[in-house]
Amino acid sequence: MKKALITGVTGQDGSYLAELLLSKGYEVHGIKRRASLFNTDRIDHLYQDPHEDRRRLILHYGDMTDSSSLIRIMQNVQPDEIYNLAAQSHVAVSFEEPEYTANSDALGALRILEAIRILGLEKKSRFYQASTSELYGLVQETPQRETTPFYPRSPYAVAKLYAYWITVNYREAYGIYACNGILFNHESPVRGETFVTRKITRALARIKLGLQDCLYLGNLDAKRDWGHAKDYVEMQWLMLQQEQPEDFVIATGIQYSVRDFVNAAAREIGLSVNWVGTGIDEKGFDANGKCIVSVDPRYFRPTEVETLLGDASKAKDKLGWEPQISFEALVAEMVREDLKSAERDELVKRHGFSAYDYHE
Ligand code: NDP
Ligand code: GDR
Repeated sequence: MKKALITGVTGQDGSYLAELLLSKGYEVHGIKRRASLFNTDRIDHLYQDPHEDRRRLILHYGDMTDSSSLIRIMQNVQPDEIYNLAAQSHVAVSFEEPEYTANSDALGALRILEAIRILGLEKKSRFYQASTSELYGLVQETPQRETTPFYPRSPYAVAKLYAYWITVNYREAYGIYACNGILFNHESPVRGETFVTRKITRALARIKLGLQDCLYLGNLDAKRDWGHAKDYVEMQWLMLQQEQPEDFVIATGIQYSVRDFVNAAAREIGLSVNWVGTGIDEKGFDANGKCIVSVDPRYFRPTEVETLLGDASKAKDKLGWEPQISFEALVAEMVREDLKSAERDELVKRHGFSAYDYHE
């Protein structure tokens, strides 16, 4: 039985990847962080009681900023494949916590690669690094492909640039099977609530049910190439099954703005948005003239990535990979799931208990 180790198993991609690898018969080991509250919601459906003999999902406490925990886990597990998904993954937060972001996202990747060397796993463990379209930042070419020059625009992207190159360097220097997946934005119903897509579907569902008045957003003109996380983790696995390690761009090749995403989610939910004004004064009104979307400059970033559009033809030609889930299907699924949880909150509220709310 092949053994995989996933860092970031409690995150969006970690949960989809764990599900995929379990379905392929892997023994899956995941690294989770100690938190003061349970943080395993996304993988609870895969959870197996530690007292069961033949468990195939095993969680270990560890942290990307703690080499000793990583070395100990890797020594015990002796993984055939390592998927390094753990990261402080929020671009806006990286401006607030640049040093921590560099520690976990840049040095974290180095720590795993060094652990491979220290433990003599160079020929055994294949390594996948979660690289990102944020590397292109201020884009130098459109669409972006594997050969497009990088120009990172945030502490997050700069940290990921280090992780990208250290992965390439350890491949060349030590013959480790190490690859970068340069993934464009990918979303799902379990996307973190403060990324723009989930923030939109969650807020519009709550507005529809009278739990929230308004959705506050930053740059409505930002354009992204949005895919579905389920399609993208398939590609993470495929990249480690090749004869030679290589880096691949993963994208849909279709681009929408944040405003387009609001319109698509609103349509799906049965709301219409009439846009009025421009820039920091832009607002969206519903059919009754009530303001339900408003620009709030606090969500602008010190340096923004205005536009990203990927060209995944290398993945298609070499690995036969193509995304299966359309933008419309992605939006519909996210809206459906957020409506369900808004309905639960509404029920709680109707029975006199307060449903919590926050604006992030
Ligand atoms: P999430 O933010 O959903 O998940 C991040 C995971 O990393 C969580 O499990 C989190 O744990 C864990 N983590 C964060 N810091 C540490 C740390 N110091 N030590 C151990 N674990 C840590 O991200 P996604 O699933 O969306 O993304 C997965 C990876 O892919 C990330 O590296 C991200 O930067 C990258 N990426 C994502 C893209 C996307 O569009 N989703 C696109 C391109 C790249 P906890 O649950 O405890 O917070
Ligand atoms: P991104 O995702 O920065 O591309 O990083 P995010 O959803 O946070 O932002 C996308 C775009 O939307 C604009 N935006 C807002 N963003 C947030 N979060 N909140 C808002 O209110 C808002 N209003 C407008 C942003 O300015 C931006 O232009 C994601 C993460 O998953 C990274 O880890 C990953 O590497 C990249 O995708 C690819």
